[in-house]
Amino acid sequence: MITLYHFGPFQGLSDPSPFCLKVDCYLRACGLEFKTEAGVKFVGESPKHKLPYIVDDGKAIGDSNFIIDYLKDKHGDSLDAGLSPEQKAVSRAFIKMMDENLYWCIVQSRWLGELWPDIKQEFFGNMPQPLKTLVPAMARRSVKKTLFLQGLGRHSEQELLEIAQKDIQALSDYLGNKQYFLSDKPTTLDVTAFAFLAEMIVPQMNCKLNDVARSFDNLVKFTSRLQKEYYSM
Ligand SMILES: N[C@@H](CCC(=O)N[C@@H](CS)C(=O)NCC(=O)O)C(=O)O
Repeated sequence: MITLYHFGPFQGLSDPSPFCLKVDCYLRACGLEFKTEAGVKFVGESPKHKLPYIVDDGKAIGDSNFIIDYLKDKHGDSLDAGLSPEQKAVSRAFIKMMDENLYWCIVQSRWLGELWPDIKQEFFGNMPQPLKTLVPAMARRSVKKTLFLQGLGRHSEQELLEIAQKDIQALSDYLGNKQYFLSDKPTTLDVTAFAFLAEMIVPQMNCKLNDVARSFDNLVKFTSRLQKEYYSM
């Protein structure tokens, strides 16, 4: 049985991390049986010291894309096998745009921007004092440093919003009136887009970035369609 190690539920989603949500949704889309273990403590036990990771037959695999590659090799590529090389190229480009670019804009809005008061309460609100004051401040400092070193942290909030807006516009334009991005059934690109869009659209948290995502009618409908498909009991 596959075990998915992740952070835990967040605002109507199975996880606050788009990478964890991606793997959770991928497993559901493939119909693979899995159980979950939730907790920030698992970061330290993960092969990459980040979440998500999975354990399957005693083997631990970290990183959402390595996990998906592993699952494709071991359990069959039920989502992407029918895609042409051209479609696979588009899929890779969009996935990397979300993983490596849009992700950091979400991080900025949550940890350094408008959503910080909500996020602080959500992630650290139940801690006893003085941890409740010290831990979020330390975590926030570390995120700020990471964002700066990554590069996107050198841009202003407005510039980051413009960068994210262009990514989201590209997703909306490519999806158009279609049900799914590449095919008449979900592929890994749909699962990934769902994970990133849901993190901005579903939580009851308001900021300019979430407003941008929510302003694209086709992306809102797409997100709610996949949420119903894979998460309604
Ligand atoms: N490339 C990784 C990224 C995973 C990632 O960045 N996870 C973050 C949460 S969104 C994490 O575990 N952060 C904890 C830390 O850095 O200590 C993937 O695709 O899984």
